[in-house]
Amino acid sequence: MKKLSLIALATALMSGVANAADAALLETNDFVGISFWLVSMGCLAATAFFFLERGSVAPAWRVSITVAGLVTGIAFIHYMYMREVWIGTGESPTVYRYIDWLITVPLLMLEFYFVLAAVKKVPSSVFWKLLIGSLVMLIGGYLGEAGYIQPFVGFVIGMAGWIYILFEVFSGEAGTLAAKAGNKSLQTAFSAMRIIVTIGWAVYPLGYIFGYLTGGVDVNSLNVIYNAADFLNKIAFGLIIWAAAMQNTRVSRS
Ligand SMILES: *C/C=C(C)/C=C/C=C(C)/C=C/C1=C(C)CCCC1(C)C
Repeated sequence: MKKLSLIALATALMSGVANAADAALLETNDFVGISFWLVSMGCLAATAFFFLERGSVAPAWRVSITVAGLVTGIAFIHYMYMREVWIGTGESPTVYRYIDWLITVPLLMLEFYFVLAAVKKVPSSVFWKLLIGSLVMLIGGYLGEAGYIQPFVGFVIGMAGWIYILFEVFSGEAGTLAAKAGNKSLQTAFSAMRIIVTIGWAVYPLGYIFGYLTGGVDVNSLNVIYNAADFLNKIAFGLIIWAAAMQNTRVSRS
């Protein structure tokens, strides 16, 4: 298992090196480009970390750590391409970004489900509701950013999807289940995940506002803010789950 994930990582790494050989190079004053690089490398390190750590946590938590590694791994590959689009053209890599979100956001929603399921029996409707909220949020955002609809209309649709997700994790089915579970690690993980989805995710609509809704299109603000948000919400989110899993593993061993 460990060997396989290392081989996968090495292959991804080599394809990245091969890509870099014929691409435009990063300029010293291209701070947006630098932020693309930082997130790429953070995602690579996080992916290696999650796959290597997977075996150290109690079996019930392993799938959550695997999903965390998939999220950063998928983001790593997309960041290689996004970086190239940015450095080569100075344009927003909108389509790669949304493909990444379309895969990683549902995986993060699965994570909510698995964290609950690690200690409790949970109906799958919890996941489906979160998935529907995510799709509305991302489709609204994409249509607005890609110019299919007015940016403001896309924003309103995206916000509606996000607010629905917040409702679900605070007072809907998922929130109620977590409150009733009576497991300390689960509650710690779940409330940290709520903070991420509330405060961490709020950075994305801010990026959209500065990017599209304050007059003209500001690709610099848009991309720096989105990149910072990804760093926080993909890498830190995974680390929180890993920390809760380690804590729960220690408690059940002692
Ligand atoms: C790893 C990627 C993640 C966690 C991406 C999350 C993206 C969002 C929370 C996006 C939210 C948006 C709104 C709430 C309204 C405006 C449009 C979006 C899509 C930027």
